[in-house]
Amino acid sequence: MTLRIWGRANSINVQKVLWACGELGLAFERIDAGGAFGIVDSPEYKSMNPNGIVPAIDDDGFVLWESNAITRYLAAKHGAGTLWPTDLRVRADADRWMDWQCTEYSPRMRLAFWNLVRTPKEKQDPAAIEESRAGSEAMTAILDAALAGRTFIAGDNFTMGDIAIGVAVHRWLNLPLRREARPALEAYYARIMARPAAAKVLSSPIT
Ligand SMILES: N[C@@H](CCC(=O)N[C@@H](CS)C(=O)NCC(=O)O)C(=O)O
Repeated sequence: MTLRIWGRANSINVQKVLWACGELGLAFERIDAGGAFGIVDSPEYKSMNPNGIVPAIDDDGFVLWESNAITRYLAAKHGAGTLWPTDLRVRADADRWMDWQCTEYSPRMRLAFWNLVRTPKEKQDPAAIEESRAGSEAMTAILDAALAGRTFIAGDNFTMGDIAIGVAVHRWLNLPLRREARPALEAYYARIMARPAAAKVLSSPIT
């Protein structure tokens, strides 16, 4: 066993790495870390990931953090032609949506998630939830339009881009809040969740 993954399984960013491993058929060892598991503030962990967050991997001595970078690395190493598109433009398309998930989509969803899922009702901030909901809805409209007429986010085939987008869509569609109907997005979600590797990682309620 040469691939080790640090991170609690309910983290959206750890889920990307686990899902990628599932798609690629990779064996790995996962060490629970972050949240109630701690570990991330230890000097040992910080020497590996100075940010003190999850995920991080050690692949036969090569340490890497940042979930999308890890997903790209595993895809490039083991998934050329599948998760890692060999066509430059298809790969750039997948790459673009991964960056968009990380910099535009998930940040807008964060406060709704934290308030509705991780904060007791009496301490929730309704204004923050609404601002986050509205911002996420606007981003979801962009994604829904992009998915209309596409099977997967970068075209006809499932790629690494669908992993980053997929975990975010999973979170959005499972938040207990009001959402616009998004037919293309909902059909896409059903397609990706039909994949055994996705179902395995995303089957539990969001926590
Ligand atoms: N940009 C980083 C963000 C990682 C991140 O925010 N991780 C969260 C969990 S999703 C974390 O470690 N939180 C602290 C903790 O769990 O203790 C990535 O994509 O890997």
